[in-house]
Amino acid sequence: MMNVLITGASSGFGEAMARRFVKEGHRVIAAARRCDRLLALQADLGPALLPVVLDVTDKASIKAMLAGLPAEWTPVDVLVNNAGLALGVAPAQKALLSDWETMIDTNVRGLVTLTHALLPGMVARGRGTIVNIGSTAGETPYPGGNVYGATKAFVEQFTRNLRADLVGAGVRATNVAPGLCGGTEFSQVRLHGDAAAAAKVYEGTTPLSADDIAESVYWVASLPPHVNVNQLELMPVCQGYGPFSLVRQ
Ligand code: NDP
Ligand code: 8X3
Repeated sequence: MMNVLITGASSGFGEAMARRFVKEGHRVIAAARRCDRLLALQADLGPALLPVVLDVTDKASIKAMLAGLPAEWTPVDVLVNNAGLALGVAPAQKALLSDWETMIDTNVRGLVTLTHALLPGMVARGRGTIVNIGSTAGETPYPGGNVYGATKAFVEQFTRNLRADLVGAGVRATNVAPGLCGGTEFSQVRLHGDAAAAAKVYEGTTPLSADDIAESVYWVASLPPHVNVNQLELMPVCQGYGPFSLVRQ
């Protein structure tokens, strides 16, 4: 039985992962800002889920949450850094600086702060797993991806550098990088609440689902302890890579 801390567990991938780990007999600390969502999830999943209200951009909130964990929910064996978001699809020259700052604070600062807090304990115990949720956008640029893709490139390289530092420590680190994935609030958040435009993103496609991601993360975390998946990139079959763009005069 593992204690699994999942950030962004109030929706999408995080919620699906919480359901998956609890179903497999593990204890899940479900963290997010929306308390009502977490309480509803707890009502559904029962005492194996501990809801904790957390804003990952708030260092004090992270410290207080970790310090307040009941003894039986520690140590944290698996940290899934999933909380994250994209904001906007405008080209860089038209993007809002506030959107860029929120993405960096959440996808980068929040992820490293939680990792920094939990890593020493994992190393001291000689075991632990950190799964970071990156994106295909971390490797493949696209118009409007500007800072979102850059934050996910950070997640990918930070994960690889964790691997470099953790060799021999018994602690694993994985970057799970999904492509187009529907059924979450991702596009609605990115498009500032425009539900119709968000639905259009997935029109005519069979995207990945949150359950597909939960399955992958569960697999990574439940492999024998000597196996480290460094990087796992997933796409729906209907998605692929495109050519370079070229402007002809
Ligand atoms: P959702 O919007 O459905 O879920 C995002 C989760 O992050 C929510 O639970 C939200 O909870 C939480 N969150 C956001 N900001 C904060 C914060 N400051 N503190 C704590 N929690 C926060 O999106 P997805 O499930 O689709 O996305 C999950 C992750 O997967 C993200 O990192 C995203 O970038 C990545 N991803 C998504 C893809 C997709 O196509 N859907 C593809 C590739 C990667 P709350 O608002 O309650 O705090
Ligand atoms: C989410 C996938 O293609 O919208 O990270 O950037 S994409």
